[in-house]
Amino acid sequence: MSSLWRNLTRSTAAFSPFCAGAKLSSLQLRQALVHDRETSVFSVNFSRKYSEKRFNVPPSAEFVARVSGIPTMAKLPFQESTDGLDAAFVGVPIDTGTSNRPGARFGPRQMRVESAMLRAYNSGTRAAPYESLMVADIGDVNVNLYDLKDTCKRITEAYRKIVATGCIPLTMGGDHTISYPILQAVAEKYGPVGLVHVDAHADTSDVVLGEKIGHGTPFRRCVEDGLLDCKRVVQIGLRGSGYSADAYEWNRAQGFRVVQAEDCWFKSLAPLMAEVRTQLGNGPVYLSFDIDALDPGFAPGTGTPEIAGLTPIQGLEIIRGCHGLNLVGCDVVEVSPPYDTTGNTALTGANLLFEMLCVLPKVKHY
Ligand SMILES: [Mn+2]
Repeated sequence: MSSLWRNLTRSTAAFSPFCAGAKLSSLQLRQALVHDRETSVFSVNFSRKYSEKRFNVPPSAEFVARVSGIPTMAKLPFQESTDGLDAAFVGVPIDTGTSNRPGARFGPRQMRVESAMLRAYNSGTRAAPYESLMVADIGDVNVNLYDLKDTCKRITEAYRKIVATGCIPLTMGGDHTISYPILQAVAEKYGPVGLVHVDAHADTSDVVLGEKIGHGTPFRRCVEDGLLDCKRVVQIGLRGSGYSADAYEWNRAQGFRVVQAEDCWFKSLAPLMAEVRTQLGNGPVYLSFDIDALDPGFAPGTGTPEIAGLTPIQGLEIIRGCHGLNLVGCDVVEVSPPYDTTGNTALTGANLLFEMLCVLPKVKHY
């Protein structure tokens, strides 16, 4: 630690753009920051260092250039394990379960890049996730791009370790296949869970091209394995042409609440989410958000787009409507950067993950 910094810390309890009651003048603050930048290596965890806070905090772009550094999620510190973490961003870079356009293997990487826009507070909901939770980016599951079933085993093993201590995984997909092996680990820990599944598709096909494992089948497999509390499952945003007139018959027969996209058109989803909270109650809940739930006009970078989907505003209403639920894991899947010419799909995915972080249990709200 620099002598200038020691001198400054003697004269003040703490300072940072996030810290109320800072005693340093802004000139002194900038001098200290510039001094540190000139005399030490770049620090990803810049603002925690300067605020002496207990929790990791994304550095403010007022002091650290957005485009600098190794692109972790929200520019949070990277650590190799979940030690001490309440929640962890983790990537699962596969697209080998995809039925149409590939590219979701690049989703975690691109969401990390676009997440440089994410700040520490939620201005809309006044959530302050970094004031009560310890969060870091723990990197990616080491997937096998040549063997989807082996990848599923690797995912389950990795998530067993993540959830073992109660750490909540916030997953960057990857195609939707990954939710099945993730839920295997989650249900081992918590028992059958409720599910908020936001998607253009039901993802409950039985067999596709002779295969049981793929991005169209994860929730069928979850039901077969008893991983879901089926009376506490809601699917939102389903749409598009089907293989029969009632494409969601099987889902309703399991006890799922199916909210088709047509039932979402032209309206706020806040009232729906009030009902969902009642239905799902206090038990553990997993939130899975396929980016193709959103209209491809907003999120074109995805594997199997369907027209006339949800708006980003409705996406936020769904996630914010999960506040109060006992969320034990969340994912954003199917972001496919090669089809995302502006980066806005990945940017949207990164923001959805931030919104998920903001509704986790124990997050402080002002
Ligand atoms: Mn899906």
